[in-house]
Amino acid sequence: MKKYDEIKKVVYSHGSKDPFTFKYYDPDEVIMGKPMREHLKFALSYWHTIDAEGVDMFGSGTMDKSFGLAADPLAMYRKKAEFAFELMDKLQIDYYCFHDVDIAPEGRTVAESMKYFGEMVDYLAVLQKKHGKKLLWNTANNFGDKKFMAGAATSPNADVFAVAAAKVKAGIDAALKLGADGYVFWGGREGYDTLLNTDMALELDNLGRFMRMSRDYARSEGFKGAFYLEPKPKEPTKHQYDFDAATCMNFIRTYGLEGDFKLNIEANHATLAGHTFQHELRVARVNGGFGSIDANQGDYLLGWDTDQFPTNVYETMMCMYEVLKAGGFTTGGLNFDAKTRRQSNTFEDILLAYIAGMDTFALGLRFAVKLIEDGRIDDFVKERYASYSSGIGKKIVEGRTDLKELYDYAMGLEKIEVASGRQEYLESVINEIMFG
Ligand code: XLS
Ligand code: CA
Ligand code: CA
Repeated sequence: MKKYDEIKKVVYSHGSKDPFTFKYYDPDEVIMGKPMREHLKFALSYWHTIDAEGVDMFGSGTMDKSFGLAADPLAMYRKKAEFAFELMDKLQIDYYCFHDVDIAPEGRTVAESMKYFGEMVDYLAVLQKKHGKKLLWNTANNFGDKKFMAGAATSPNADVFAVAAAKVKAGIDAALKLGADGYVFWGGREGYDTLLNTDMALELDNLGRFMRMSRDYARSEGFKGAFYLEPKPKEPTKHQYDFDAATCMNFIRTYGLEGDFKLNIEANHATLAGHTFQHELRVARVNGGFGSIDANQGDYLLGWDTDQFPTNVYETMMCMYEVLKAGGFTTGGLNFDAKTRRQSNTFEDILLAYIAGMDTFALGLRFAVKLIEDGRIDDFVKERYASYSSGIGKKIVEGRTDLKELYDYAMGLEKIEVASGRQEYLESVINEIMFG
């Protein structure tokens, strides 16, 4: 197998046995009026790809991403940034995403960390220009440090709220400087481990206040991008307030954030919430909250967030179906919030993992297009609800009837039959579309 340095650019070569080629992702191929790269808008996740070294609860890292510069943190983070952009070039990835702590070393004080962060943002701006890449979104890591142990915006300590707000302010300033399309809020510690010590009402109101302040600051500074809440039900806390898409939409409405806030849906978080990936995307879409996607998959036998590269084509097909039905991405895209397995510990594995994930989404897109063009599923659903297109059904959906009229109408009914839902047939249509 070739070595990492020997691979200059991964290109489309359907049918090839070269592992370092795309078999299904042809970036410039036009499908439904748009090149694949614009349908899919792939992004590299800085934290998993550039920083994570395979540490788990039981063992130390299995990869070294210090580039021999561990003794000089600023030099090391500059090298990491250069590596990130070279990797994006090799993989033909146009976007990237990061947390503040991913791109710069932590200082001894908040102020020192901010200084390093600012320096690295300036360097990323240079690299973005040089390599022609864009920032899909950035975010603040308001969960890792011990001061966030009881939450950030929902901490019982107001000083922690203030530090979290300062980090978001710096993040929004960075988003503006780097021309980010979005800004993410993932509430890793915004929840609780026990209600015995928790004032839920105050915590939720504070979370709402935090989001409103962030939005107001960003808009006043001219940020035009989208804000995303990223639902996740648990891990690290026992319960996270942004439990799932429906809970997040309720939060957005309760605190008057509609229009500015959308959702960043992650496949593995859907699974943890007891939903399918498609369910979460559908909830987002039908509630006007479709925004961006963290592309990965979990392991159905494990109850935690494994952040694996996606290889399940059934899932990516239905994901891309929802994306196409939502009219495609605007500010959002597909961020690979995914890491290679701890045993896949070479730089070649990083390339192979991205290739697998990108090809799986490319196949998903191709099949989703076929599904829509085939029309059988959409027609079936349309037909299933045909009773709402005329007669009493039409009156119901148009709000032109009431319980009294429905009572009289129901009294005149004799035989009521609900047509078969045909689930097995529809599932076989999916297989037919995929496998011919
Ligand atoms: C963790 C989350 C996190 C967010 C960004 O489970 O997926 O990585 O995407 O903070
Ligand atoms: Ca995520
Ligand atoms: Ca995750």
